[in-house]
Amino acid sequence: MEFDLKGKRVLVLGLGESGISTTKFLKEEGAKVIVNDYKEEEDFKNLLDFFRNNDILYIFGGHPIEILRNIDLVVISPGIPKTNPIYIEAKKRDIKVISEIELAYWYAKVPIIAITGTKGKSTTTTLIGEILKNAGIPNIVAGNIGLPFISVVKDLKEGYFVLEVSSFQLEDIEKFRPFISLFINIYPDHLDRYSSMDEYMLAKSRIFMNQKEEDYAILSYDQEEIINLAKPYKVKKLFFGFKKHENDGIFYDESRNKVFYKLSERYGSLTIPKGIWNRILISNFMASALVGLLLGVEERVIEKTGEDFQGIPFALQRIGELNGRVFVNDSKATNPVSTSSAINSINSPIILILGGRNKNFDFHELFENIKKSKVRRVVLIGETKEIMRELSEEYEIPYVIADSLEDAVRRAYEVSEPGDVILLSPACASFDMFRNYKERGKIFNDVFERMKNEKV
Ligand code: UMA
Repeated sequence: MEFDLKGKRVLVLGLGESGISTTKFLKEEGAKVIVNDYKEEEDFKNLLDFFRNNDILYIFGGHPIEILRNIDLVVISPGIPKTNPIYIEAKKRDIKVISEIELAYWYAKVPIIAITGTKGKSTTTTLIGEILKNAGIPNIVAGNIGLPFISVVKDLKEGYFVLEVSSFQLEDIEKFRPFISLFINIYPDHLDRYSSMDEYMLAKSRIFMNQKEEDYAILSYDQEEIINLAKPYKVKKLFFGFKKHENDGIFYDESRNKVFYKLSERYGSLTIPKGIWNRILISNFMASALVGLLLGVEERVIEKTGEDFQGIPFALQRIGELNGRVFVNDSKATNPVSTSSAINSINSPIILILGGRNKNFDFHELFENIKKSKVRRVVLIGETKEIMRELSEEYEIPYVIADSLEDAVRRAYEVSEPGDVILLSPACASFDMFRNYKERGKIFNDVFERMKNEKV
């Protein structure tokens, strides 16, 4: 442990999921906790009793600089940008500012496997957790995936923590040191937070910052940027990718639908299992398999895990088949890049359900990609219907307009043929028609179930 929290005055900035878990943890460790969020007190009604009963000072409705007085440590939420004046001032006053994963790291009793990248982090994290579980290796999956690391850090005395980590969380680490880090890919994202792609990549590369020679970094061989980012660090490097290579690591051989690996003097291959049905998953599977192989998991356990893998809800998840059409739910795709990567990863003709609330994107590039892809037809829903209709005409992509998601799924089915994939990957936020992407995804699944029962 780096810091005796007993009696220390700790300021928790941001009271989302990670801030609340951090507050509870700090209290149990005997710290004097002050919590602060820019939202108003009424947004935290259900927590006020807990604060009062535990002698936690709370300040809401802004981030007044005065609250930094006599503070020994600040734990900042990932969602608070580093341009926030309170962050700048804390740094100026030389107050230690850390993220929740750093705090949790101080208390972790087992090694950490940490996964970062732009896309497929949650899937890779989940797959690694499943591989370890099936091999009988104790582990807890946590982090950016939705379960704050700090909330489970005391629950594991042997095995591994498998953590999804975001660039936001990595910005404020100091000692956080994974035994195995994975940097699975990098694409433009969060450019509202970072001034450039370089800045975003540098934040992510902090995952290697404290790794030592006896640790491992698993890196995408398909993206040179990632190889370059890891170069300055002396951690042992393993590579995975679609490109064949001679390094320690793994690569995919499409002609045999197998992956081949080499780890020092150990060689072998794995057959791509049925559950790993698209290129994104193959990439995630390669990275996850390497973790398993490194930790001595048998090949057949890794293959079996892939065989049974159900995907994660609403992220390019294959939900079932109806009269030869495969239904795929990618409701989580709320931007054009995600939708482009979804359609590029599928190797069958696609009927694509598209549209919703535009988060200020220009869709030209998406439609260019659709034109070049296996998409046979688009079915348009939501507020973007009109602009997407114009784009469909401009790029000469056959389209159908639908009134609701249910209507869209039924129309997609009507124009489909056996062998097609019916894909919901909207490239837009859901708020024009739904509470969130989860509700949108659930409705897609419900309509599929209804159609199955109706025996269409
Ligand atoms: N807030 C302020 N001041 C600000 C900005 C925000 O007080 O200037 C407050 C908000 O009012 C809110 C709190 O801070 O009450 C929000 O905290 P947060 O946005 O950091 O979110 P948490 O609920 O703590 O969830 C975080 C991660 N969120 C983000 O990184 C934005 C969750 O990842 C993660 O699952 C959780 O911790 C547990 O570790 C979500 C995410 O979207 C899924 N991550 C991004 C991504 O994957 O792209 C990085």
